[in-house]
Amino acid sequence: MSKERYIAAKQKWAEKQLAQGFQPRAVAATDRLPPGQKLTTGFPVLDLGVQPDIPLTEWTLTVDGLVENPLVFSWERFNALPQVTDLSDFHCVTSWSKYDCQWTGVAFTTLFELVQPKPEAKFVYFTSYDGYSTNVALDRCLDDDVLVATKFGGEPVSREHGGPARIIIPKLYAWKGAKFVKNITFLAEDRLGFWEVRGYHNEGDPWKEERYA
Ligand SMILES: Nc1nc2c(c(=O)[nH]1)N[C@H]1C(S)=C(S)[C@@H](COP(=O)(O)O)O[C@H]1N2
Ligand SMILES: [Mo]
Repeated sequence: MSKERYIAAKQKWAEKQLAQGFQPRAVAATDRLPPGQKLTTGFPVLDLGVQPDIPLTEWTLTVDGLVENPLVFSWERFNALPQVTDLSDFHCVTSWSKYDCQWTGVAFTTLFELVQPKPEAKFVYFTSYDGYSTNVALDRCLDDDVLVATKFGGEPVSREHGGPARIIIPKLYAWKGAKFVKNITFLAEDRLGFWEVRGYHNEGDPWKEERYA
């Protein structure tokens, strides 16, 4: 399937859910599984039909926008930052969840401290090497489980799962975590990302079933 058809199909799916009067479920969540989700043991791959090949020698991560100290990291410099490992659950809006994902990388808060966002910065806009983008409120990025992950289960994040580096925000649906991340920009005003302009919810909290806007 071509990239355009895939995107159109996924967008139509979101519109259909809305047209059918999709309502957040009041019950059916367990302590661990958000409402309307099913547990999977595999690890499905979701992308725009492109898995960019980024040689580590050419990889950079730019952190900019409303910050005192914008930074461009090379792979080497990025990996010299303090590393953390966190176990978290992964919830995709297409209704599968995966438990106990072990991610290793740099905590978002580490980058936050290094670039020193200005007080006006309230939103974060992520862009990726495949043209993807997504937006998240800054306060949602400051939990200690939000990572720029370079390892999954102790191994480098595979290309299909967003390597060299991807964002993990466990408390939001997984579309809020940019694979193949290239740029993290701090903004005063919100700017909608790829799926957010196509009908996905702006916040994307799985416990509130914030699937579609
Ligand atoms: N760059 C990029 N990041 C992305 C996507 C994408 O298409 N491109 N898809 C999102 C969606 S919809 C989901 S569910 C997760 C899927 O991650 P996975 O392929 O590792 O399961 O990545 C998110 N991040
Ligand atoms: Mo997704």
